[in-house]
Amino acid sequence: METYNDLKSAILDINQDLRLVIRKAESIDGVSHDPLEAWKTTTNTVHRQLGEEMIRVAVVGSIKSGKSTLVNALFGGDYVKRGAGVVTSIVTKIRPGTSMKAKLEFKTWDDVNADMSQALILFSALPRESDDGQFDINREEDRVRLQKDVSGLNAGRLISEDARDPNSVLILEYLKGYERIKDLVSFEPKTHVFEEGEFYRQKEFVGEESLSVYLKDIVLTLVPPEGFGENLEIADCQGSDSPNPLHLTMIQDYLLSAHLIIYVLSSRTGLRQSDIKFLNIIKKMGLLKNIFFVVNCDLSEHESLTGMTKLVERARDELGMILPDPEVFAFSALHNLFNDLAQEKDTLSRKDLLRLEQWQEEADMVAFSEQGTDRFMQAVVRKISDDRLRLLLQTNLERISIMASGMQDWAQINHDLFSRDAGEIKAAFAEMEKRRKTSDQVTSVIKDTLDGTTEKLKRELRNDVDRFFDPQYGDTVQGIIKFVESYNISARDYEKDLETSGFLSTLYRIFQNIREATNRYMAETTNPKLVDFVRIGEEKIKEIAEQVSGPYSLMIQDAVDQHRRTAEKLGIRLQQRSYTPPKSPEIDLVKSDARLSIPPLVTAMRYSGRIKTEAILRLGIYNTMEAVKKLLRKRVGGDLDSAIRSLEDSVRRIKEQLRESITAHLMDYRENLKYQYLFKLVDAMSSSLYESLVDRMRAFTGSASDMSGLMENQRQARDQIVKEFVSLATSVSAVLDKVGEAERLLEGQNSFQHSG
Ligand SMILES: Nc1nc2c(ncn2[C@@H]2O[C@H](COP(=O)(O)OP(=O)(O)O)[C@@H](O)[C@H]2O)c(=O)[nH]1
Ligand SMILES: [Mg+2]
Repeated sequence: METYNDLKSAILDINQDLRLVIRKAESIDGVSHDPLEAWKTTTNTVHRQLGEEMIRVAVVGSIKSGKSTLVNALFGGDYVKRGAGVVTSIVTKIRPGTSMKAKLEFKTWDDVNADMSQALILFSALPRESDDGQFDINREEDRVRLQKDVSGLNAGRLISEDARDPNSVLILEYLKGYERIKDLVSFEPKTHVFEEGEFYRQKEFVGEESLSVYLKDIVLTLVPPEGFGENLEIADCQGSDSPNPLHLTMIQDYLLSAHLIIYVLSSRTGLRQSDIKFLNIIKKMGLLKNIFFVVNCDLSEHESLTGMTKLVERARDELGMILPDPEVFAFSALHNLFNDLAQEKDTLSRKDLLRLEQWQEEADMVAFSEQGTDRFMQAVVRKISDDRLRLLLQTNLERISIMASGMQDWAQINHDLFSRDAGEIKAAFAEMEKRRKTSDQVTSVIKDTLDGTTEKLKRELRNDVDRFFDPQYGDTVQGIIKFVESYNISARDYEKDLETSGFLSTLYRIFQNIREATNRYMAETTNPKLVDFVRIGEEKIKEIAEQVSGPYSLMIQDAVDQHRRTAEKLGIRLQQRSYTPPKSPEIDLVKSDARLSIPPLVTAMRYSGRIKTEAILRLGIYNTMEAVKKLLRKRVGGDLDSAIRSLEDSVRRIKEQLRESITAHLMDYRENLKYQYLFKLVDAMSSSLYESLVDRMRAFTGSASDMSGLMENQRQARDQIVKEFVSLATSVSAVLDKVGEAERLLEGQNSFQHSG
């Protein structure tokens, strides 16, 4: 059932035909080209949307729940690295294509240095000999010194606690990978493509933390299973329970643009605390509408089918407490994958083959899993096809249809006018020009009131945003600040650290702890609220567009009717057609046409770049230098007390700094949200609505200004023009036939989707 691709290419063909017709029309000399530019723009938009616009599916869940296994099983091969690590946050995107390809985008040196500097705040303040303040990974001495410093820091650390500090892990991985990666990274964004035989080399990059830290983005192109079609992106996300809160935020950022979420649970563990937490975050973000759950069944884990189904039912019940009627599917992703791999010789290891054979013996479990798989595949294909038909095919075919009809009318008007005597033409033009002036008034009234509406809407949104981010009275900013302030750190707990690794290292560690906790708070509490807030703003924009489009549409319909009556009176034989009122613009398409997206949530968490290390240290270090020296020499209680007091002062300073930088940073985010997103979205929606209204009259709105010369044209020249319009009309009519055919196919596809 590759009908999506077929229909899409049919529509693209029609669009291409229209482009040729427009070019032909442009070559007709001495005729106003007014509507042609607008039509050309429309064909470009249609072309871009059908080419680039994606339905996005996010595969999420806890670490090791089987997300990558599921994605591999979908595409029938071991393409995505399974069991990948947790240091990096990379989201692997997969798009259907005709051959295998892996596109890796690397961070730039600036990205890397910025990343490391974030991890090095306070740490980099450790006293140094030659120092220009900035860490640069390309300087050998910087790398050597950092390696030494981090190792030293950890050596002290390992004695007291065995947890690895995520920031020093990140730094160490960067340092470790440097030599191998340095030729692939540059100051400009760089990509590397692995194709055909080299395809699997991408796994080296993903599988090894020291290389994957350098990656910014991975897109795999794979041959899809039947029914998947093009314009689809499936994202294998990192575990939502990653210890790094930034990873959670990156998943949130992806979810913002996703049309479907596939949530993977492992049957080994069922629904865990971390799942419930993450699902509640998704719920708060308002994204539970389009979610499928997969219980990834481990066929080795369960004694019998009954045991397994019991677990599935339990998961269903538990999910039911978070959302009503969850769509739950249960099957073994690994079994499906092994099955696929076993088809191809030698791709499955002996051990895995044995496992597969063992599973095959459990006939009832396998049958259960296969049924679950079928049900899942059908549901996924239906969901993405539905979305794609509605969003991409329907919308664009409608646009094309309006455009082609407009062209037909336009060709007819010109044809019929130029067929007359010069005197008659003049009179007809005058008559039409009068009508045009009246309808120009209508459109300018629409424009003005629409502008008024958008201004009012922007004011409202501005108030909403300002209130949401109010630093004193709003609970968004205050919530974070209160969290920071009440975050309890007792300097006493760090006594041991003070002794083993000294004052600065201890301070660094405390800072890292506060920052991680704050980031986590923001990811879990602030971001979902923010997303929900933005969503409400978008709803408002959509609603207003819907409200006004009705009355405006009536005004346009009236104007079109009058144009048609005028034409009729002048003896122009226009096709009868019913007026199709424009729908309110699809907000998703408007966003992508205008290249708008919510400012990434991760940017809201880069506040620590603003932290002034000296401000924190001024209080602590210089006062304590003496005390620490003594402490290191003597380790007497009195000195320890004074070091702890300094530490406490510094923690106070850290919190102050955090408060300042978070507030300043969120104020930036607030402005970005208004000016770079919401206001632009209002404008884009409004102009999209306006365009689709005016589209209905395009054929009648060409200016008559360059017609005046034509009236004096020789009979001969006019005959030529008439001939050209006859041929143009024939081409348009052929296009319109194709449009009708595509419309019928689409209609059929729609009813197939809903009966199937
Ligand atoms: N025993 C067993 N292992 C599985 C199953 N599904 C996946 N795995 C393995 O568990 C590990 C983690 O799976 P992966 O798909 O990478 O999890 P992710 O972290 O959610 O992407 C991999 O080594 C998989 O091969 C299963 O049903 N049973
Ligand atoms: Mg994975």
